[in-house]
Amino acid sequence: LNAFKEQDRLKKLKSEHGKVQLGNITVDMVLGGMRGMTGMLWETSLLDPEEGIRFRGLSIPECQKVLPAAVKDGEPLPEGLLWLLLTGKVPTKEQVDALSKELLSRSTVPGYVYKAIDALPVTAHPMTQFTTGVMALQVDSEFQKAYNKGMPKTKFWEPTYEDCLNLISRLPQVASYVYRRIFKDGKAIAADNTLDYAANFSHMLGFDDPKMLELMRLYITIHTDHEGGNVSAHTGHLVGSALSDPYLSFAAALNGLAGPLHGLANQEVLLWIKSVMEETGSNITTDQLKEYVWKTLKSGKVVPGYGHGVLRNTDPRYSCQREFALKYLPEDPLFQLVSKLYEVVPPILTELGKVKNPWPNVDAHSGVLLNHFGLTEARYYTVLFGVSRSIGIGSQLIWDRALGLPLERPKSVTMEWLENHCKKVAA
Ligand code: NMX
Ligand code: MLT
Repeated sequence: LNAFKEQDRLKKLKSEHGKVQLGNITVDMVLGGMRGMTGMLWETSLLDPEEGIRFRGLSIPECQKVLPAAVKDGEPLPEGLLWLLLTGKVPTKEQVDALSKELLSRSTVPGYVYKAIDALPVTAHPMTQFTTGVMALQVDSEFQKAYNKGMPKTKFWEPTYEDCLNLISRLPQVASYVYRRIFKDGKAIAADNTLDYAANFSHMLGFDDPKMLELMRLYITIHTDHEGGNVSAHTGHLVGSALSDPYLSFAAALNGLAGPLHGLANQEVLLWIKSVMEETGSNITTDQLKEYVWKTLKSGKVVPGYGHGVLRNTDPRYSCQREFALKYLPEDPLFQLVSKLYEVVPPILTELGKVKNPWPNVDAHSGVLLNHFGLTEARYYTVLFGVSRSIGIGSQLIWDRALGLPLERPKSVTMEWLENHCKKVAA
């Protein structure tokens, strides 16, 4: 990491342009979940409302072209994306292979982590079990040890790097343990150390079909990062700003991811799609589908997988999963239903009049792909999202420490304050 160069860049920005305005804060923004309010630095990715995400300047199709793959013309290896997020540079295949090995060498999970998970009832939600595992991993935090010894601030990024790489490398073990515990009678599958990160994860879950391995590489790559303001990334960054170590920060992020308006939406989408099928049978007509969407809306629920806080167009993460489905499972009935929903839902959400983005997001598609290859347990899906997101949040946390970013502490006000302020402005 070229930390010195980036530290100089930040210093220059502050000293030369510190007082440049970035926009006006309105009452709507304060009351509306800070939408559109630029308020944090996030180096690893940037979201354009129309075009979607760019990881260090590269769109998803560009990443699919330039990042090394496991098979010819295959999906990118997530290790390559980790390298890109960390360094801003596209790695060679050799560099990616070295990183795969590095992650493997760090992947041993202490026994007490599994014991902590085992203390929970097997009926606990997979995200609860997963986050419990992450909290137990915290016992090993290098950052916490170094901080307690009085390490100087300029060196904080080093143990943060160790923690983040350890965390990323250990999560597939913890996540697959949770899956096998809940859904496969606790019969764990040992890692295969000849495999790359995503393939090994899929293997430990119990899925070895080469197409599923490719899906997992794509899945882990595209869910990593979505700039800084989304609930999980923002939470990780916020908690990390208190110098809580990466495990504490990431566990907090996971708790945000577990909300239905955020990462849990991938679970909700598949359950919803299956309930459509159950109610209407597999030969569903467009009119029946429209009726079902309206029924969902009229019962006060959202249509999961549609809409977004920033995006104003179809999510490119949806589009690349659709490409994958067209290539590998065009006949799958649930995929065909997802395609039909793409025609039916946006006009209805537009007709509703209040929805700012009627287009599908990443979660509208992921479940049907996993389901196709046998990972049918929707309640587990957000855990997969969580494993992937550690790569984005971890990369940025390392940079937070390398750049010496401060404690995050925005100002809040009361309704009375706002009313008085508005009166003064009007006078
Ligand atoms: N179905 C029904 N109503 C919706 C939807 C939807 N898919 N999307 C937005 N709305 C409603 C929203 O609830 C709000 O209603 P009200 O004023 O009565 O509270 C109104 O439209 C305006 O909301 P927006 O400004 O368009 O959206 P916002 O930025 O507040 O929220 C989401 C963004 C993503 C929370 C929202 O679109 C949603 O609830 N979508 C469904 C859940 C989902 O797919 N979440 C996953 C997002 C991606 N991820 O992985 O995190
Ligand atoms: C994400 O990937 O974090 C979601 O699309 C939500 C967001 O960006 O706000």
